[in-house]
Amino acid sequence: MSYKVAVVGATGNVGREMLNILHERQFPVSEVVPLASRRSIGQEVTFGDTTIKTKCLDDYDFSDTDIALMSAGGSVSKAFGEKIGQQGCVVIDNSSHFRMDPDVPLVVPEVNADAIAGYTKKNIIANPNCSTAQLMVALKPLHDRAKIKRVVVSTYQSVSGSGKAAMDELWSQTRAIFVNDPIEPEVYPKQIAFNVIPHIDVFMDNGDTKEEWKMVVETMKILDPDIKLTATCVRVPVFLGHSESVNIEFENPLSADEAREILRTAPGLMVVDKREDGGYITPIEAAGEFATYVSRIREDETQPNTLNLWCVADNLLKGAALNAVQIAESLCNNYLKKA
Ligand code: 11C
Repeated sequence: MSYKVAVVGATGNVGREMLNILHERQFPVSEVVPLASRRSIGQEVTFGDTTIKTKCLDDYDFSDTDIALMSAGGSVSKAFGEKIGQQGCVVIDNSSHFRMDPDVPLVVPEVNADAIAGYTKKNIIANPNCSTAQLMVALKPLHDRAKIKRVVVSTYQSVSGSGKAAMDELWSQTRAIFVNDPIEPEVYPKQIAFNVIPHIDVFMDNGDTKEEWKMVVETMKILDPDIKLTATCVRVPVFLGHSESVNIEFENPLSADEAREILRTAPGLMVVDKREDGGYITPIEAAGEFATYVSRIREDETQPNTLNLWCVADNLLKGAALNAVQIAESLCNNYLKKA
């Protein structure tokens, strides 16, 4: 059994990782087709040891393609997503465009793989925002044990979440400051090098940013609509890996030791939690890894049934490309079996 897979947005940060992960996890492909916008036609991408030229999304016929992994931004998903689904190809979409559509499942396979069954309404499955995906992997096993009431999360998000131009901006600003020739910010509204910016995505009417809102509503859709979550999302001068400081209030008692034991055996998670210098994970160690890491598990002594923890993952992998490929694996194993 093998599948024809298109990668839409194949030349971007996430698209390239999708190709790497399909190869690394030996996804059963009969053919991989990298697709991009007209201006990127012919640009080469790598799939294992082979290089493949990208084709133009606008001209591509999806009728004999089984799965399209899409990561080309919300406007491309809006323009093409439903049309691709109508051609019989299942879209796994990394943008925010379809996430809150009631006819589209929003999936983190370790948490709600069963929801994939709902893909048939539009032939589309949505991948959550990177900051939500890693948090769901950490919260699910604790929610199953002690029922989460409320979560307060502050994020420390790397510039790769904003794309390649933002990574270049961090690099060139850092260099410019060293050579004493500062340059004006272009991608971010303020200097990112040697700074932190409490603003990701656009502002909403209530003062939250859209990134913060996404964490609230995506958590409710994926994990439990009764969970109250409040977030502050912050961009930090880190190239790869999102970190999160998380305060979790439970309905039932749960000690830090019990939580640590539960998380140690939970799918997709690695616990690194020694109460000593360096006994925790930082984004540099999580970069390039498939796992979501949890450290600094401890009781919040200011109120009952409440824990603090630190959660880190590679935002391009668990936060995007890996999660999408895991969805594709589950889809093929359970729903899209071919003769
Ligand atoms: C960031 N989380 O770090 C964003 C990137 O809704 O898919 C992904 C945005 C999204 O800037």
